[in-house]
Amino acid sequence: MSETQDCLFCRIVAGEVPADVVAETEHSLAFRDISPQAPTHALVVPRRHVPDAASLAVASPDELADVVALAARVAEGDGLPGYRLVANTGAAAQQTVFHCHVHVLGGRELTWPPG
Ligand code: IU
Repeated sequence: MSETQDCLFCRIVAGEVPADVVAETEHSLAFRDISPQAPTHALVVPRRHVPDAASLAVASPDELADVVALAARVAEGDGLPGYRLVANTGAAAQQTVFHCHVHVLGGRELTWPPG
C-alpha cells in the first residue's frame, strides 16, 4: 500500500475522506479537528506527505511557511485575538498521525505550560 493510501491526512487531501475544510492553498489544507480541544481547533496540513513539521522544513521551507500562513488565516477568519500553534512531533509528544500537521487552537483562555 502506498503512503497516500495508508495515510489518513493524504486521504483527506485527496478528498477520499470527508473533512470540514475551512481554508486551502495550492500547497496546504486546513480543516476542523474531529475532536476539538478548544472552540477553534483546526489542523493545517501540507498536501505533500512528510511525517512532521521538521521534515517539511527540510523538504520545502516554502511549504512550511505556507502552512503557518494558512494557520494565521484560519485564526483571523475565526476572529481570534491570539492563538496557539502546536506541532506534536514523535509518539513521545503525542503525535498520532504521521503526516505533518499544525494544530490551531484558540477561542478560550490557553494556559501555560501545556500538558
Ligand atoms: P496529533 O498531533 O497527531 O496527536 O493530532 C492528530 C489530530 O488528528 C488529533 O487532534 C485528532 O483529533 C485529529 N483527527 C482528526 O481530525 N480526524 C480524524 O479522522 C482523526 C484524527 I483518526
